[in-house]
Amino acid sequence: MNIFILTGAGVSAESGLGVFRGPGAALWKRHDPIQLATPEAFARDPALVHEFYNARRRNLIAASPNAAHVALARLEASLAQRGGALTLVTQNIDDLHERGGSIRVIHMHGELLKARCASCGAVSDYRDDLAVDSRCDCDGALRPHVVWFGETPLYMDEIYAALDVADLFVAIGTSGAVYPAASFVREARAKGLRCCELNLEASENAEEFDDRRYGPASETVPSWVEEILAR
Ligand code: BV8
Ligand code: ZN
Repeated sequence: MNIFILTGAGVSAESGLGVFRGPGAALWKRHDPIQLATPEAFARDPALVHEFYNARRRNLIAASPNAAHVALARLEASLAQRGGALTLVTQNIDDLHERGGSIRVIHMHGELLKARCASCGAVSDYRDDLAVDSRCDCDGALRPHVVWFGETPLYMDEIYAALDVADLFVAIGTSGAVYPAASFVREARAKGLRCCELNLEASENAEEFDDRRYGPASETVPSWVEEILAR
C-alpha cells in the first residue's frame, strides 16, 4: 500500500510550535507570519525577518516531537516492511518529523535549521541565529532556507510523482489555505484516491475528503495509524 501524507503546522502545534491560522495562531503576537514570510519583507527589513526566524529556530531546538510525529515514523517503517511505502510531504520547516523517527521527509517549504546563500545558492545546516552580516564561504549573504510566499515550493516533481503512485491521500494538521499544497487533495481525487483529513477542525477544503476525523493530532494520528496497520 502506498500512502501519501501532507502535514501542516497543526501536527507540530502540540510540540509548542506556532500555527498560522485557527486555534493557537495567537502565538504570533509580535509578528504576522504571512506578512514576514515574503522576499519583499526580507528586502525591506532583513534584521526583522532574521529575528522572526531566529526566535522560531531557538523555539524549535528546545521543542520535542509529539505522539503524532512518532506514529507517522512507525507507519513509515511498518509499510516498508510490508513492501509498501509512505511519502511524507510537509509544509512545515521544523525537523520534528525527523526527530520523531521519520526517514524520508519532503520539506516543500524548506527547513528552518538550514541556511541558503543568496549568491551561490549553497544550502548548509545552520542552527545558530542568522544576522544581516551572516556570510557564506563565498562571502554571499545568508538567508533562511525557507520558501516564502511568492517563491516556488521545492521538490514539486517528486511530489507529483509520488501522488501518481499513491493508493491513499491523507492531510494532517493543515488548514488547506496555502497553495499549491492545498491543491494536492484535488489532484488525488482526480486520480480516484480515497482522501482522509485529520485536523483539529474542518479545513478550508474539508469537502474534498471522504473521511474526516477531528481532534488533536497527538490523539487522532496514533489511533488512525493503529487502524491502518491492523488492516
Ligand atoms: C507559489 C514557509 C508559485 C515559511 C510557508 C493559487 C495557486 C498558486 C499560488 C497561489 C494561489 N493563490 C495564492 C497563491 C500564492 C500563495 C498562497 O497560497 N497564498 C495563500 C495565503 C492564499 N502561495 C505561494 O506563494 C507559494 N508559492 O505559489 O509559487 C507556484 C505555484 C505552483 C507551482 C510552482 C510555483 C509558496 C507558499 C509557501 C509559503 N511558505 N511556509 C514559514 O514557515 O515561515 S507557508 C506557511 O503556511 C507554513 O508552511 C504553514 O505550514 C503553511 C500552511 O499553513 P498550514 O500548515 O496549513 O498551517 P495553518 O496554521 O494554516 O493551519 C494549521 C491547521 O492545524 C489548522 O487547520 C488548525 O485547525 C490545525 N491544528 C491546530 N492545532 C492542531 C491542529 N490539528 C491537529 N492537532 C492540533 N493540535
Ligand atoms: Zn555562497
